[in-house]
Amino acid sequence: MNAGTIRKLTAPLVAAALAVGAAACGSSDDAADAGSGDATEQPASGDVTVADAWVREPAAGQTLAAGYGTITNGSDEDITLIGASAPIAATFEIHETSMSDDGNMSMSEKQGGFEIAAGESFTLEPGGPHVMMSDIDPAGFDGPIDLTFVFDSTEVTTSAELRAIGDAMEGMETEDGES
Ligand SMILES: [Cu+2]
Repeated sequence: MNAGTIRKLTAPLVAAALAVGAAACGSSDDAADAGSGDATEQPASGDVTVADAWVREPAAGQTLAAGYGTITNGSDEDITLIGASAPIAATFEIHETSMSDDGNMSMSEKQGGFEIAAGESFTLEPGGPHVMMSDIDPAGFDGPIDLTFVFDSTEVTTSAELRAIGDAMEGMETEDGES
């Protein structure tokens, strides 16, 4: 029997054997929850950390903001970043950024989330993967935000610094999803 230190969340560990490298695309397997009932493996949730979290201040009149940070999976199980939340009015999605042949960047929801192998780190950064907050209330954006990164097996909440918008992502306002 495993005793107490492991915080058990409902975690049917999906295809943990896939050990995909952190930034690999295309692991869009479904969260196969059909299974033999109980999860037999549980990651040690205390070992997942997020460092240097920050949120881009939305441009004037915008209700979109992106969150970034470096996730380190110090547990011995693969994890998947599947969502985020914060005590502000917003809709949260996990986005990836891609570059088309003609050099336009666009972003879209990452189906299945981002898998982070045991022992690996994964960085959310401008021009790359990020947490997308939409329909935000600008009044809630006046200081650090307690941003919660939601994984398949755990959650990590960290204080995300608010930074003024820069010019690093000009031309990537394309919000996929409204088609
Ligand atoms: Cu986005």
